[in-house]
Amino acid sequence: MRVFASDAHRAHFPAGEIYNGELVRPFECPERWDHIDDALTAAGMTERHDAAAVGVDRLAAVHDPAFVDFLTHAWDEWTAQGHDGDMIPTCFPARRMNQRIPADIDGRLGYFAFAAETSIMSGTWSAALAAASLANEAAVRTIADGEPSFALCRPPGHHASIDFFGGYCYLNNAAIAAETMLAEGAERVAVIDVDFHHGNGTQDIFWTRQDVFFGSVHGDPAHEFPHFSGYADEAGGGDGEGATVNRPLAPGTDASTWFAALDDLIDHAVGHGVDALVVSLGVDTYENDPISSFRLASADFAGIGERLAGLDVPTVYCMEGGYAVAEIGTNVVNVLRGHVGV
Ligand code: OKP
Ligand code: ZN
Repeated sequence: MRVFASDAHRAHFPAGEIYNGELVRPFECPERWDHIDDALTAAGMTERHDAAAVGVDRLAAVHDPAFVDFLTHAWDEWTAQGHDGDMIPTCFPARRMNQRIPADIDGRLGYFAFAAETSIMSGTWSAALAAASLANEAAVRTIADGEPSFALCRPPGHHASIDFFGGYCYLNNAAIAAETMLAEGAERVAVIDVDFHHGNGTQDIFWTRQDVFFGSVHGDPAHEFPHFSGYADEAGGGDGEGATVNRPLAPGTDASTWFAALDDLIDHAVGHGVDALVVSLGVDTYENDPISSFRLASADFAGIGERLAGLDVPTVYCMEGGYAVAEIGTNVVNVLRGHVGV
């Protein structure tokens, strides 16, 4: 397993997250990365590959240029207004409101966001761009030589869509990896999302496409974030009909039920004839995760890698969620070890 990682993530550490009516220290924090880095090293995965900045053409394959432009300049516009706290979106274009992009930075912040727990600070853009760059580079290398890669992306990406951020995500790293695999010669890519939360951004980006299969197993949106995406009847639209498969599961779901759903997603991906795989790897399905409710034990995580390796196609893992910080490294390494069979 080849590991792509960069210290650039450290520039992103918003002061607070709105959670249950309070401003708390964000669950998505830099120590998550450190614990994964340490566990990889302890497991003998000591090499780290960095990445050149991903080109705007690669970003444009996934994101609206106006959204990328907003993220690039948001902090400078904010500070130019004399604000010095982090940017927290608080006003959104709801049903039947005017969808025109406002001139005001506070208005544009809400326009390009779908949730309020996700702040933008001085280093957010550089960290998000670095994470996307790791995913892109991992995709290039894995298509070139077939060796599986792990991109230690932080911030994560699967909630970010064509033109909105939220759920701790700004750029959709996994979607960028999938597009790069196609650009480098893959013909049909599967994105399998095992994070506890539905990958609404990835689903949205590939909704009308047959060349990218999207399968996700996650907490039922009737009960869990992102609340408005991830029901079982969401199966793709237009030319993409049937190439999206959702398996929402009840809060409290145990490992055997969860793995049956994963096996089902893998069967669909095989049936779709995919020749490359991107995994949105969240380990917030862990039994002691502070914001999630599934019940996988640390040892269970190896079974994720074992099963996904069974697809037997070039594979890129992109880091998504996982908030039990002390155990996140063990859980991630167990997945990766399961994949390579050690
Ligand atoms: C990002 B990733 C639960 C609040 C949820 C946002 C969670 C974002 C998860 N009551 N807050 O998919 O791990
Ligand atoms: Zn998650």
